[in-house]
Amino acid sequence: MQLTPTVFLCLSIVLLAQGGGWRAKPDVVARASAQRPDTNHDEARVPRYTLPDPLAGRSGPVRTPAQWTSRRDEILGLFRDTVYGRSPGRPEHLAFAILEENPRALDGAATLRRVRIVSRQAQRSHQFELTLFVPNTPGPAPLFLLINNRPASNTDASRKEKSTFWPVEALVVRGYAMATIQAGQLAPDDKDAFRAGAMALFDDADSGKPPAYTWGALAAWAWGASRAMDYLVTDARVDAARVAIVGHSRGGKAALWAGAEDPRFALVVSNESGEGGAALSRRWYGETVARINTAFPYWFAPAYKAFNGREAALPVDQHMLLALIAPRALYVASADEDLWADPRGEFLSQAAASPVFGLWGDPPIGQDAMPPLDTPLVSGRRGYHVRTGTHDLTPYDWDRFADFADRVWKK
Ligand code: GTR
Repeated sequence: MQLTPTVFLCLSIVLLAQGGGWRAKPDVVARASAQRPDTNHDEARVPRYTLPDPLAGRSGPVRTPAQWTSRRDEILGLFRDTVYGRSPGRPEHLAFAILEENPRALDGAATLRRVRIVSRQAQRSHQFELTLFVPNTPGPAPLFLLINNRPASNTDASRKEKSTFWPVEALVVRGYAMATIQAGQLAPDDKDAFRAGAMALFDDADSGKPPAYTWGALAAWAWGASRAMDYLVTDARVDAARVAIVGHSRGGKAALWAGAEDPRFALVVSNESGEGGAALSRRWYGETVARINTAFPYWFAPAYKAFNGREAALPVDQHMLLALIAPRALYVASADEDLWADPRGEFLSQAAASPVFGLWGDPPIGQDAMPPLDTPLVSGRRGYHVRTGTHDLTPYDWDRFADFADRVWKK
């Protein structure tokens, strides 16, 4: 066999993926990956890879939910240090102001509330809005909170515009409250402006010390979801023990991170979150770490860039992000034409998180059990579907999320 650049490249990838005895020096890996084609959409060309074991804790193997507690802290710390960055928690002062209240919204089916959430920290302040429709039925309602990363018109509170992206009317009929926050009000989705939102509150660039918070835009969107939750726990018409966080694509990545950082979200829903979301990073298919860090350098912690083309060196993979949701409920959704998000990699991530959910007795999701199109798979407190069609959040997806919530919340 001739050691042409391509052969050399394949060899290095296989050896690295297998985590075998041979270790390439980082500079060799960097050169090899620079020669690798940018992305792959051919299943037959996916090299072998080995995932880190979520149950292999520093102080030994994890066998019980009690042992998982410290392992979970380790994994959360690794994600903070290498992927999403460290975020502040609740600001020094947090206040809520009702901007609008309409008890006869949706032809009387729901009450609309628009809430301004104001944060103050060291003389600085930031505000953003939460829109909330609560069904006019007795008892506190379970709720879906969407991190909206699409135009605000997709979540129009006046309902003059009814986008299929956020089908409020249909979900309210099913007994669910529907809430949304706008990602752009928390961190503008722009490489030059992303610090202008909530991040400016905690900016310590003048301190001369290393930054306390290394968060990127995804973590800022997740932080906003937690501040929205701070309001929701105060609203008697919302069942705070049954709040689901939902996001699509980049919003799905943020929803997963919100669920990892904030255990008050009882259900986490990732729709086509792809790279940096549910999809396995070590699986070379669709978007890669290098591509996402190049196109969206401000989404993640600066440290994440060290893994461009070096996924095998990451101390985590995304199945461990899914595992951080355990023992809460988790639903992952893909679309078959959305190859950039790697539907199979999103499914395999759910499968690889099985040992952790298994600590609570959930049946494993097998690697070969990817369900047929438009046929949700539910196993214990986890669900997965792959919908026919393109990259989008659709009424079909929402109906499946509600079916799953009905089941795990025994509605
Ligand atoms: C793409 C990006 C994906 C995903 C998507 C979206 O450009 O590469 O990771 O976030 O945008 O948000 O629709």
